[in-house]
Amino acid sequence: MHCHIIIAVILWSVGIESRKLRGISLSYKRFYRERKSFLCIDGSKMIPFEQVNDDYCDCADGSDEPGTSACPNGRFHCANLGFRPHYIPSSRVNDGICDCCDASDEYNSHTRCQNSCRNLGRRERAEVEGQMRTLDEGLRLKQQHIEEGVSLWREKQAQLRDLQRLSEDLQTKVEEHRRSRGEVERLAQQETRAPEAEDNGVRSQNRTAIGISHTLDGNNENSIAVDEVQAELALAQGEARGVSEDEAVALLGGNQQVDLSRFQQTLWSSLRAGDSVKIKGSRAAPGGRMDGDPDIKAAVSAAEKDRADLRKIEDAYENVNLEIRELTEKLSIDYGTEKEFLFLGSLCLQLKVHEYTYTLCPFNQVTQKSSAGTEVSLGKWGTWAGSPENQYCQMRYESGELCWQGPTRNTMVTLTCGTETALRSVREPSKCQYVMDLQTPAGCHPALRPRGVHSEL
Ligand code: MAN
Repeated sequence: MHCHIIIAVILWSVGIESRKLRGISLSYKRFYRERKSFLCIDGSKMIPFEQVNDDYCDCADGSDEPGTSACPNGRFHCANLGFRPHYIPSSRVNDGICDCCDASDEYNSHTRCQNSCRNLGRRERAEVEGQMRTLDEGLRLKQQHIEEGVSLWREKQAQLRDLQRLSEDLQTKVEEHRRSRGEVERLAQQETRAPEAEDNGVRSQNRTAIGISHTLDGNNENSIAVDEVQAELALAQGEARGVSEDEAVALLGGNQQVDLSRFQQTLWSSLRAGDSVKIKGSRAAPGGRMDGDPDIKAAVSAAEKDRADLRKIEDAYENVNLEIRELTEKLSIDYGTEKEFLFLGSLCLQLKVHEYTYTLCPFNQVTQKSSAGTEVSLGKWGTWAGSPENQYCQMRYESGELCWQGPTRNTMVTLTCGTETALRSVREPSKCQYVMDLQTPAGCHPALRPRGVHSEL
């Protein structure tokens, strides 16, 4: 009998203890240790400990009734072993609705709640593990994109240097050609200034001189060099042989190379006299021929060729400069601290949503094509627009086509971590303002590693 009384007292006191501790998290248990009295957590009032969780609200902060619905501002802690703990407003305690997955909020209710924490925990852990696998694979792929990006960046820099060198060469050539044409102009003016000389054949002589100089200028460098003299000229009299190097230097007035004006003062005089050298295969001195002669025709067509050459060089110069401008513009874009986004620049990604096909060409533009075939711009590449901690998580495309009775179309692209690079969603939350989700390994960061779900508390 005596023994039964002791057991009953022990069970009663354990019951009181667990009732008193209901709805309290581990970290708050230290406030509920007092056997004799309880100090409201806001320090406003001291009450006998029996009044904790007695279904009567004593503390203004609701701290004396964490396990009942007595205080309007109380909060009940669901331990949810196997899943994640959380608080619910204590007004939901025993309200007939299962709020805690461990069913602890409905301890005195007609509702039968199942403990679903383990299942929820298992499901969430599987999900988190999946996310971790995606992140690991994403980070591996991102590393590849970084390596490709860095080498592509170097290639493009080298390409730019080559183009700049080519542009300088072409500029020099253009200037040389223009100078030589200036010489032609000067000679032409000389002809028009001396019409009386025409009868003496001066005009014809000048034309012939220019023509012959072009014929001799085998490499089109607007100068005549020793090897060119040797290639084109032969002795006019005596033994039928070509011109030696020394003879060629002498014919060029002691120079290795002469420009058009020097040519007229040196070699051209000898050619005109016709007694020492002649053009290989010809019979007479070139100065003695008439306009209809083959040499004159050759001279005229050489001059035309010269003009066409100049045009070609000028075109090539312009094209190279255009390429330089385009490449410089591309290289001025921020492709990420490790060039991890550079590969996106060569892609265009599409997604069809209802009647529209959206195309995102990163670092270039966004378009929207209706099923009827009309295409509008949703913005051109603007800037990175993420948070200060990670500016590379959002791209802004701006100044697209004007919206009817609305703003210009703009698009905000959010980059998310994935193992593939693809456009995952497009929305238009407000008129002509578009929002896209671009999934890509380049959007993965180690910081995205999810925190695991606790299995114990
Ligand atoms: C087109 C599309 C839509 C847009 C309307 C605005 O239909 O570009 O996305 O909302 O124009 O008039």
